[in-house]
Amino acid sequence: LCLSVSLSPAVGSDGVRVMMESALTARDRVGVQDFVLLENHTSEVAFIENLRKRFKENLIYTYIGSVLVSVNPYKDLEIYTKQHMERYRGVNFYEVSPHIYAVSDNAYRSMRTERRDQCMLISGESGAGKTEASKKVLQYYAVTCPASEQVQTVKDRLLQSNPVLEAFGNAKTLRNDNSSRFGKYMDIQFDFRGAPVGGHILNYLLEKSRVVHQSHGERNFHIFYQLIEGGEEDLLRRLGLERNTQQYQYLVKVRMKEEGGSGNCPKVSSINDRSDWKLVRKALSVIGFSDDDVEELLNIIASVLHLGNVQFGGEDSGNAYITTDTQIKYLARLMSPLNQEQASSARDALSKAIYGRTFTWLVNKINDSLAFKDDSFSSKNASVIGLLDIYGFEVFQNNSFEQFCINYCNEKLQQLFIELTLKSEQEEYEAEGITWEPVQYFNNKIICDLVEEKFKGIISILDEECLRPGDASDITFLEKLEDTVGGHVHFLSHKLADGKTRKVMGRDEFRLLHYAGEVNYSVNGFLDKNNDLLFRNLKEVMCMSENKILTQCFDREELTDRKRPETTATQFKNSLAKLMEILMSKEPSYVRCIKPNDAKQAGRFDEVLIRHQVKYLGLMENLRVRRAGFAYRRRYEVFLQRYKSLCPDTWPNWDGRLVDGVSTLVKHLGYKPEEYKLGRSKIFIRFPKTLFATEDALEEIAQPFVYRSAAILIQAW
Ligand code: AD9
Ligand code: MG
Repeated sequence: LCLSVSLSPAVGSDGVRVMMESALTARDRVGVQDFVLLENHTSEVAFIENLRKRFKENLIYTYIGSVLVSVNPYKDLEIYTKQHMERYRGVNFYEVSPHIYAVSDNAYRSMRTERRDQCMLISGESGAGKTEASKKVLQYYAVTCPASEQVQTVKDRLLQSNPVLEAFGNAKTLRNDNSSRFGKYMDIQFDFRGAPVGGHILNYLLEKSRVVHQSHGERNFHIFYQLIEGGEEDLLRRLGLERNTQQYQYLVKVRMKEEGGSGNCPKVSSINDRSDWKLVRKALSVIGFSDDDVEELLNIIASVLHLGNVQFGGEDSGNAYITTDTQIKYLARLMSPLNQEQASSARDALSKAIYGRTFTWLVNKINDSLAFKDDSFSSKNASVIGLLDIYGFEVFQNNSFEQFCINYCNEKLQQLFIELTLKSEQEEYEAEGITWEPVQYFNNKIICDLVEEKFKGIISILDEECLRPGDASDITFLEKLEDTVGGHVHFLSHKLADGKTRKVMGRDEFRLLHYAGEVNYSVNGFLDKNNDLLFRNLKEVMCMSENKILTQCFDREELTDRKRPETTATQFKNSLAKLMEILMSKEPSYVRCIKPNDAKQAGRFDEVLIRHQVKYLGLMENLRVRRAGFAYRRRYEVFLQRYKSLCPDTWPNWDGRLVDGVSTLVKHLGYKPEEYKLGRSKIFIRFPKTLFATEDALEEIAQPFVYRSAAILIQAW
């Protein structure tokens, strides 16, 4: 602080003194950078106050031990420059201020030195900053890791996969203008030199329903608007598209008005579709898409828009006919045994299938491009850092099957956090031979079980209704839920246990008491979305397509396969179970993102909203667990390195065993026996004030040096 201010011509030596004083009171002004250092660590008020102080000073990052808490600033901060990256590179976690780069660097170094695969779990509700955080991590590795020419290509491709996947998989929602509508887990693979040499992406359940329907004030996937706004004239001509989003039913959705939904939100102030188009187009080239690939891909996107414009009327016989004068009248023949409503939903099912499968194709294609190309080094030997960025917990006015899946996924992630933080904490005490007192916390396993348990969980009951022939409907599903899980403490429906009804809830709704809050789900559409069926003849048509991407997406074998495919929810459940296994096998780092307000505004710290998130993210419990025994712990070599100058016996170097050096040092500093414990490789310090005193002592001996340096700099100026 002193050194940087001393460069200002307005600051004289008096100024330096003033700055020194303010530096000493900085802890009051900017709060503590690790919550474990809070004097009153059980006080939620103190916790929020610390967050607020730091947020006001644009210090959006704070630790709870090794967990990074991040508050979305909703403005660009000058903290992601190359200089910042350099500052964090190879530097110990606690020697620099909290930052996503510090966590990234720490994971990287653990991977290198301990040869353990790492993963970064980024969680928080919709709009809290998960996707941005994951991009910062990737950028950090791209800039700071060693690179050869070949590695540079991989780095570029890793970075450029983001705009492409965001174009096809993100959309504006009421919660976030760039909301991820799919889950993403990305492995970054490193070779023995620590250079990123490959990557692999797993994608989870894209919200396909958005292709055909969006809620009021929301949009379809970005790519549709980017293509229409930014696509070159001759490209649009080839695709038969007009430069007017209002022409396309899937982008305006006037038909859905009666259902209370109408996207109709083509322009968003925070989004520039035209310039984004250019970025996406360039990114596709960098990833290695040929012009033909791109043309075929865009053909599909345009086809979906055209398909949405196919409108049906009803004949007297009840059969549907196509009202719009388009070349795809054959669709009417294919769909003629259906009535108007059935024909429309068959059309929408086709659009969703086309888009969903194309998205999966896109991810596979990106994976091909990120795959290891070096014969001398197998990807099996690679070390890995995994980045998890999923859709955050969300609650809208109307919540459906999609929110049910998204929120279930967040429950799983919270469960993992609970298990791993607690488990690792316990393991650490055990490994170091230290006794510890367990902390009470809310374990959301009960909610995960309610959703996923075999035979009696919500997904099982839903599948049962989906398979049941006859009169199964969304409402019979709800009734079954009431019969089966009606008594569960985290489940509510309009029916009360005594047979009366609850007025506050609709007859087609059930409520889940999630770890993050209550959500009412409307059961309308649950069965259809879970079945996710597509008429066989439409599949056949797709198999016959000359578009190479579509023929890869619609495999002929599917037509002869008599096995019933797994339902959407079961597929999702299984893929999440696999994901949990992947994550459990790695050493985790956590980033807990907090959304400061619902208005997407900079500088607004909405205390009620934040307190709620602190509660459900379990941050207070996290802090208590961390503080249960000892507030602070350091590896012996790190502790000695930092404080050795405070004791003549350890300065400038300690030659003996590390534990003896630390013991000598803390005795010299006057630590009382109850204040600390020496484990096998670390010192554990019980109270923050002990460490503060040591930090102050360090600051004191450093002061003359700082004064001197500042004076020299001023003179030089
Ligand atoms: V969702 O669950 O995908 O709907 P995320 O991913 O948690 O959500 P996202 O990262 O997309 O949220 O952040 C939302 C917006 O907040 C971004 O588009 C940025 O405008 C803003 N944001 C988030 N993090 C930062 C940051 N570190 N600096 C500046 C940020 N702006
Ligand atoms: Mg996101």
